[in-house]
Amino acid sequence: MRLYQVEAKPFTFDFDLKKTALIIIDMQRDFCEAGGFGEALGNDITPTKSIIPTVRKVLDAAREKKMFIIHTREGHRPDLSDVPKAKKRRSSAIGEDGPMGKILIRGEYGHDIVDELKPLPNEVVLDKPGKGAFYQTDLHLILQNQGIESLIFCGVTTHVCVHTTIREANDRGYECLMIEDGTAAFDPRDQEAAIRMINQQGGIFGWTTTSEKLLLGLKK
Ligand code: TIU
Repeated sequence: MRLYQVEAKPFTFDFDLKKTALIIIDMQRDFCEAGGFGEALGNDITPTKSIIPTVRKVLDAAREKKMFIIHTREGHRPDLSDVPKAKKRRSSAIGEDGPMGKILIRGEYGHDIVDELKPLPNEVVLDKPGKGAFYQTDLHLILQNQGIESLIFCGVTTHVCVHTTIREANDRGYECLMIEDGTAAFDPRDQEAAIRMINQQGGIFGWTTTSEKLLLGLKK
């Protein structure tokens, strides 16, 4: 049964709330605050930080509707044994000391989710070593056990971890809705392209919409 409808591109996204999860990708201090991994890669973190209030609004609405909620974190073991050499070569800051602890390392202050979006005890926190949230994690198992068929995405960065996860989810048969203003890339050109790449060709990877339209659709 498709109970809810959200105006979206390329056409209306309809979903059964009980079969839908909100996935918030990597809203970690490492990507949203100064001195973290995002900055270490040479980026200005203003765009990722600026979506926090919008993601919070979506999170609050999902909590009110008792939607299944998952928060992901990109990160590695302190001994770096799960960092591919090829990743470390092009992201050499991983494991280095920073003002928020070792960069992109589990258990460090910078690796955790920003205070405003702190997960509640009943929400899933999923640690992942890669960009995609399905790679080397139990995400698919968790979603299957819950009977989830539709996924709503917020988080960072749109063109990297959000995109990789949506592509993985699409191939596994999930219907994905990405929130345009609930996601951010460091460069607005990447944001624009990432949105278009989801909803083009009749929704080749899924749908996109705004937080306002999602909240309107959830009001019903
Ligand atoms: N570099 C960049 O844009 N993003 C990442 O490495 N990870 C996520 O997107 N979370």
